[in-house]
Amino acid sequence: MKIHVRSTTPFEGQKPGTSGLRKKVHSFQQPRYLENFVQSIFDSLDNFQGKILVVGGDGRYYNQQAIQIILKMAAANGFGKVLVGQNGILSTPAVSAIIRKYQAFGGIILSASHNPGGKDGDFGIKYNISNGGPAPEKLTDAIFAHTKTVKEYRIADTTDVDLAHLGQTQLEDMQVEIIDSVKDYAELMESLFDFPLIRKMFESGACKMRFDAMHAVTGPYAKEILENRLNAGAGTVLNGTPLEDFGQGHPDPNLTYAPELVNLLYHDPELNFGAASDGDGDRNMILGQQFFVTPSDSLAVLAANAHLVSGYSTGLKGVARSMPTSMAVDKVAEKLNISCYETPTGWKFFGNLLDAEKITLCGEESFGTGSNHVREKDGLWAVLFWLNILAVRQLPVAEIVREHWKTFGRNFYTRHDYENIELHGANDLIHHLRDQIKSLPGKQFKHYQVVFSDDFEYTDSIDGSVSKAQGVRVGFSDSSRIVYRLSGTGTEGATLRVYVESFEPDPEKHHLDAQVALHDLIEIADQIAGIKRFTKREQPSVIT
Ligand code: VG1
Ligand code: CO
Repeated sequence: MKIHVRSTTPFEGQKPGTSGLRKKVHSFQQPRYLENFVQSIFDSLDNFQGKILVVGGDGRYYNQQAIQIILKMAAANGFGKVLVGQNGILSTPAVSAIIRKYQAFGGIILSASHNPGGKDGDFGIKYNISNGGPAPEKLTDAIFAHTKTVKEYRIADTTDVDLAHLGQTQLEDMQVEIIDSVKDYAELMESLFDFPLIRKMFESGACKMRFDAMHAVTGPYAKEILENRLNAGAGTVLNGTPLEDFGQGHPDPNLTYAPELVNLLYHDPELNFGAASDGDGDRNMILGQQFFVTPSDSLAVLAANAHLVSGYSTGLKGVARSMPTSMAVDKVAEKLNISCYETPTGWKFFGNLLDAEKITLCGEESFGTGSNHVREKDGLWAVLFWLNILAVRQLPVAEIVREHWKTFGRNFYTRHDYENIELHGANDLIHHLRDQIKSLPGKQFKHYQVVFSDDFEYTDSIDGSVSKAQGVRVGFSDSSRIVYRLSGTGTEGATLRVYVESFEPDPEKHHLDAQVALHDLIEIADQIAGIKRFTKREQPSVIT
């Protein structure tokens, strides 16, 4: 095999964020940019010679070009075999499932998740380890350190691989197998949920649903699982063909960016279930008829109903949520008498807890829910979990959630995002908050008294690693909370996220709109942090 060892010089800023390295497509198209990062990944790993690597992406612009480069570099660096999704397509949870099933050494996912795609959009790359989950911080730190000193990269001088046809080819000494993007994942789903029961619910007409794939990666998965295997009906899947620019949309399943689906569920009386997923298939939004389920509530409802679902009927070992996620699931854990862990934002922090079998379900407020079946959050899995619950309980989504609130109380919750604000202002706001951490406790704001304030620090109970500065928290005497943090997934300026939560035990008040119920706390959030002053914005750009 002809291997070139090419010299290179480092690029600034190749620091993986909350979920991999995300930059503009233009950045990734610079000669040596992707190569530097991929070589830095390989140089940070040990003993992968002859082993299996999984490669795939969400189909966004530059996906296939990047895969060709990675294949040639994997061959030159000594991998034994690479499994690639057909046409380069693999959802993030599918990569996780495939790594686990074929005991691969690891995987590379090409995706910037919910960030817009296309020539002028975003691109991203992420490395997953042999448990199928995102590389832990220790590894991403090592990769970043390598990018600062990388001097050369290895690449095989060979032709491109045909990604369109299933089957095996040889790339010099390395085998490349183009695999069906959907099959392994669909089989895994079928092993967890009661497909015959869900199919019966669709065939009887008891459930009519729409799934919005947002022109992103879940289209083929949803068509195969919902339309073919579960007979939910042709036309169930909307925007089901992955496009390089996601139809110029923003593939983020929330009330702002999935208006077509929201409109259908609020105005078409025939539909009683709606769902959507993001660019790479790991997020989910759940809608009932004229009803939106917040992701935090969704996690709590799944935990409370898991005993009804075959794959989880033996009970949950424990649950976990990211720190800013509402404490609704904590209440369920308390009742089930199982542990509830609180981790920093980002799926990588759940990996150790799942591997050590401390938890079965976990989730984030950012439309991410998952379980021990893979090591990523999983959009379609959450949809199927809901469908399974609906098929067993035969109640509307809204009723299931309202009943849940009655039993456990309601955690009113909202997240306000100030997207693409000036970096300076954002950093100043966080400094301003950190300066107040010591003086806030004891202070009174309207009828809320501060009882604690800190910058969240997490110690992993399995490997002892410590993650500092994960978000500023302000807690009040009635257990209400405000959390502030800066996003680690954006590619322009900064994004401030403000998370507001309060607990309401009184069922008479559960019907309130979250923005109304949290009105005072939202004002207090601005008062404490000076949001308007530092961001120069009167209002958030996205409210979820
Ligand atoms: C966001 C979410 C976080 C999620 C991450 C990756 O990160 O808040 O909960 O894990 O995106 O999700 P940040 O740093 O921007 O707040 V995905 O679907 O974009 O891979
Ligand atoms: Co995603």
